[in-house]
Amino acid sequence: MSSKHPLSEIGILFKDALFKLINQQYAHGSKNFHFNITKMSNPLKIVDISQDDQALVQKQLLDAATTQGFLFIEGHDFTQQEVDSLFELSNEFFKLPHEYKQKFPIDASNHGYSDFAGENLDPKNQKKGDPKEALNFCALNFKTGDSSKPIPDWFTNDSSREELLRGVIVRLYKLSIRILEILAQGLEIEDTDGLKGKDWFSAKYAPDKSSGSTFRLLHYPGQKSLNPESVVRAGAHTDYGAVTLLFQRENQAGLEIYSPVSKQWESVPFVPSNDAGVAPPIVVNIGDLLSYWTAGLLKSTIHRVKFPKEVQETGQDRYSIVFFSHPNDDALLEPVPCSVIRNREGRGANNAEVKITAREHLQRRLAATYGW
Ligand SMILES: O=C(O)CCC(=O)C(=O)O
Repeated sequence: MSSKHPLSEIGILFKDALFKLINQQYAHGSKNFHFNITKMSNPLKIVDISQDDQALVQKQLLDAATTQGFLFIEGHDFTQQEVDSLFELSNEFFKLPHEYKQKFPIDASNHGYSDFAGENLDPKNQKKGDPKEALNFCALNFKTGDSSKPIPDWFTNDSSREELLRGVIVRLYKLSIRILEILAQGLEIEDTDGLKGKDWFSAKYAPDKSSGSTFRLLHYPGQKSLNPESVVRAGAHTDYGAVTLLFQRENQAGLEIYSPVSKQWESVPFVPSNDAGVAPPIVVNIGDLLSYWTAGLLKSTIHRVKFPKEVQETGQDRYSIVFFSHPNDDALLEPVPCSVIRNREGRGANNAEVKITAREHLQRRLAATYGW
């Protein structure tokens, strides 16, 4: 029996509700809350990409991309129900027998099931692979949302599962292109060879040409079911593509960035939606390709997943759903034509003697991660 006075329970409930409210207001940038809340503070900007003032959206997105390299976006068109269904799908898949999942092992193109300890995102600092499992969908056609490689028949045997996946994959691709167009406008990319500056990135994103884009379901078991001394769920790394979009769940914290601003590790909290029917703001981060292309102006920020204290206590699993958006394999990583990047001498694509393609870049990164 609890020794707590019933009123203290109410006090805790009230405090939690207050924290939640404050966090919502604070996270959504309300000017009414000036006090510093360490427990729930959000170091990242939240940008509503559906605002009427698109010049402001371009400025806000570019500011976030050139400082933290991470932000939240709202004004996307994902519903709460869709995201709930996706997480349910992921949850059910990872519950399937291990032997079944192992029938679809990850291959050299990064497609398939990555088993526990199969991926080491920080090979310099971690001897063992990450205590997580993942399912990657690669070789994607964004006209249909299909992969040209075999995917577990558990998805294809049920048309509702398959439809959900395909629809989400196509829309995440489109959302990543929208973000790239906003960034292109913010950077004021010049028109070249009949190509509008706004389309400079998206022209390298033909939906039915091969690319390294990957849709990924991730499952990190709670620490209580693992070696209790393991502290890192996904080693520190940067992402290999252009932009990454990520869904996470409430009470499954752990994502952290090494902030280029504060030069310390900071948590990326779950930010609730302002509207019950709409999915929460999506985490967006800049990847290596976009940083390289922009001569380091846009930040590809180091991040990792840890076991925060509250999650150690509850033993809570973490599920996340990620879309790594890459340009077509043959896209040349040449400097972006705009004055702000032209002036950044000796960095990234401005410094390269030999231009490499997006595919060559990805192969180098994957070889280091998986030890191929
Ligand atoms: O699960 C997460 O929150 C992070 C995933 C991630 O960083 C990755 O898979 O590269």
